[in-house]
Amino acid sequence: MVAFTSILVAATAVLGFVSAAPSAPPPTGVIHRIFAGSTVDNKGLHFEPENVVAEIGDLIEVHFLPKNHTFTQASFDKPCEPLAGGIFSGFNFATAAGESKDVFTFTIENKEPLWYYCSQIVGGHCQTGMTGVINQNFDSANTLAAFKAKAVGTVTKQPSVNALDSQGGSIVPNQPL
Ligand SMILES: *[C@@H]1O[C@H](CO)[C@@H](O)[C@H](O)[C@H]1NC(C)=O
Ligand SMILES: [Cu+2]
Repeated sequence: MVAFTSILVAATAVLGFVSAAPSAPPPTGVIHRIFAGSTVDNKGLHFEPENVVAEIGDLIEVHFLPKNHTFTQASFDKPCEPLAGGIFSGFNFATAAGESKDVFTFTIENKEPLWYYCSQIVGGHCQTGMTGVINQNFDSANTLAAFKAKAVGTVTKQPSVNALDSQGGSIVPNQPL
């Protein structure tokens, strides 16, 4: 009975905390996994799936395959440049084989297109095809194909934060399914 009561108290405390943070949408429980460095296309310079449709409150979970990739938010107009204040995983997931021991997660907060790329300059990952989008507007001319075409010939810019400092998401242990 004592244990049950303390669980109730703990649950109430958690709920109170959540309702005090109105900017965070309630989680839907849906997880979208994106694999950075997937070899299904382009010899590993590829996100898979690279075109995701997600609802507000869905969780994006980025898994990192070999090499040294990032998930970096951009704008449609500047495919290989970090969006100021945007989401950045940091270079925290380099792995020689298999998946990195950690994943990078963030919650979808609106239905605006979220364009992203890999910031690895060595090998020109962004120019070569390591780009993607969440919630593309399918009625717009701003398609993923157009974003990729625009990336070719641009120069990759690193986020102004330290290469290891992530922002806009969480680094959490990669839990086996
Ligand atoms: C990954 O690349 C970044 C950026 O070039 C670099 O700072 C970092 O040291 C690299 N990490 C590893 C483990 O190679
Ligand atoms: Cu990369």
